[in-house]
Amino acid sequence: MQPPSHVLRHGRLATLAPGAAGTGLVDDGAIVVAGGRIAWAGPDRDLPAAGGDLPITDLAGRLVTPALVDCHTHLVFGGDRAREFELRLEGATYEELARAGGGIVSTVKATRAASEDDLVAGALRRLDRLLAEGLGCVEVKSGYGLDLETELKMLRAARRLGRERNLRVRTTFLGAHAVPPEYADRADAYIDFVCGEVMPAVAAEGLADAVDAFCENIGFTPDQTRRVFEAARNLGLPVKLHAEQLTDQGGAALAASFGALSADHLEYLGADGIDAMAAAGTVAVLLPGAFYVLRETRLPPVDALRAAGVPMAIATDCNPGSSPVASILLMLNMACTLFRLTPAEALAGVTREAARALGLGGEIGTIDAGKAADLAVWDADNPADLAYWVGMNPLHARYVNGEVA
Ligand code: DI6
Ligand code: FE
Repeated sequence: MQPPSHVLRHGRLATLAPGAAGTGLVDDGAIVVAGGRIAWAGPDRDLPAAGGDLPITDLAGRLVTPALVDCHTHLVFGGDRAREFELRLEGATYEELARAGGGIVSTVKATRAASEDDLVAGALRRLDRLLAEGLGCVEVKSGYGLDLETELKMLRAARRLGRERNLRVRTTFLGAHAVPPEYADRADAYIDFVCGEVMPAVAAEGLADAVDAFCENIGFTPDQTRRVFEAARNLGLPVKLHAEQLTDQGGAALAASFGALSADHLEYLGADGIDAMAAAGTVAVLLPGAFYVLRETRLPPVDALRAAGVPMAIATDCNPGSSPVASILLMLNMACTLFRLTPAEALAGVTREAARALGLGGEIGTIDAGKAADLAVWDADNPADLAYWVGMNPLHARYVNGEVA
């Protein structure tokens, strides 16, 4: 049987239609859902007769947006890093902790020790907070295993989230996240292992939708990153990159040269990187949670990205170190207060542009006929309300494939 078909009437639709002004608002709108997809959306007065026989939900003027998309998370991990938080408060920096064997590597230890069931249970606690804020799709990265067995375990756990809850899950293989202790001072040999053994096994099991790397002075060099991208290309997997977070390595331009879906972080992005991203259609994923937690002072070049027409997405970067954040609505607020996006840009950043950053731009992210009926209904009047308040969650209902989720 087809998923439910019904009509949502009298909603205030923020369609996020590409090319529309602001959020593409339709004041008194209707959406015809058929077989889990949007069959029609527009002004309620133009509702086609075809919608006439279907069950109707009256939204009583509530705001409707596409279901939100968190396009960059490290939701699956073992342990926590509360101690590191304390050390940073005492003056240690993120880089110092990483170089001293803490940071990502300390989460690797805990993740290797955890069972797949433990990883799923821990991730669900965080995921449920995001779902309660209207999420319909989440991306989840590996990268805390850094050995064959644990990278596969993380990705299997990530895929399971999509069976335990009603949402879309996209998984990303991030084997090149950090050098594991057993490869200390042998980063090139580790990259050989990632490209020659782990990535092919991940691809053979169909466990990843994309490949990511951490190109940074505490991560991998541009040359090493290039090798990861070449291996991904050979396996037919699209790429994305943690780029220009702490220093300018030219990572975004490298990613763009591989037609990357996105380059993420980007505080230290320069003009060449922006031009390359604009030319390649690579989405800039901005991560205000990590910026805030690490007390960064260098802002991503938002004005220049906007001027160049580079699409900007916003995500939580949910992870136990640099962004212990399980609120996408807070990221909307921080994208505006810290990065000076407009509320309309920030909302596009967690819907239309986030979908693009996952290669799902044709499927979700706007309220358009033909797309999946992934929607969020809010007890709010204006799209800007979602970014304006902190600690307020006005979600009324969440739909995935046309069903209340
Ligand atoms: N950048 C990040 O924001 C996460 N990974 C990365 O390369 C942080 C991961 C962590 O600190 O555990
Ligand atoms: Fe990240």
